[in-house]
Amino acid sequence: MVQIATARPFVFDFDPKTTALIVIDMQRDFIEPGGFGETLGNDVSLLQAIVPTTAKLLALCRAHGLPVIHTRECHKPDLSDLPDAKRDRGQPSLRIGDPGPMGRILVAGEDGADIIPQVYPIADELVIDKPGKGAFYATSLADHLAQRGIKTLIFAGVTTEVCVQTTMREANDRGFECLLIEDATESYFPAFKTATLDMIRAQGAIVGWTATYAELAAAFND
Ligand code: C5J
Repeated sequence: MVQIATARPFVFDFDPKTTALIVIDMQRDFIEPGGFGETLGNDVSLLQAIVPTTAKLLALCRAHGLPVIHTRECHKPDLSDLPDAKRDRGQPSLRIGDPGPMGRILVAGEDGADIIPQVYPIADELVIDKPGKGAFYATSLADHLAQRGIKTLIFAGVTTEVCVQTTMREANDRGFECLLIEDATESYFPAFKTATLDMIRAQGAIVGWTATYAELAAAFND
């Protein structure tokens, strides 16, 4: 077992043999200048700040043999998996499926929907394309984790209060122990990130635990 004695809200133990890392939606459209996130009026430099730590987290988990799963929020080219209730939200200058600076916005196979090169999947790492905010909705993720005997999930990625938090709640409902790496997740809204971290670990880790990358690395003796 590996123990993070200083995790929040209290000590977090996990068995690396039954633990996987899930990196949520580190896509060009959310993180790079000129992508969908920026067209929504967001400052993408906030998200860019976690890229080096997320890359280190990937290297740490790979070095310790943890399975790594990446997700991409994207839709089929015919948009048959995009409900109006999602497409019509907000007042962006571009909507999902529209042609944007990096191809059609959040459409599978387009440049903007791909993962940024700094944290790109390697070898046989699973990449899950998901039409929803949660990575369990309408995907094979639950089956994949069950086949591999995974019981604990370490989370990173963007955005903290949307796709990361939704997936953590889905995972918690399905019986997984969840740990979010605080400095490998980010929001366009710093107050939302702070509130989400507080919500996750409130009431005795009602959704899960949080810790920094350094705390996780120290627990692995790295
Ligand atoms: C958003 C996400 N923010 N990956 N997607 O719509 O959090």
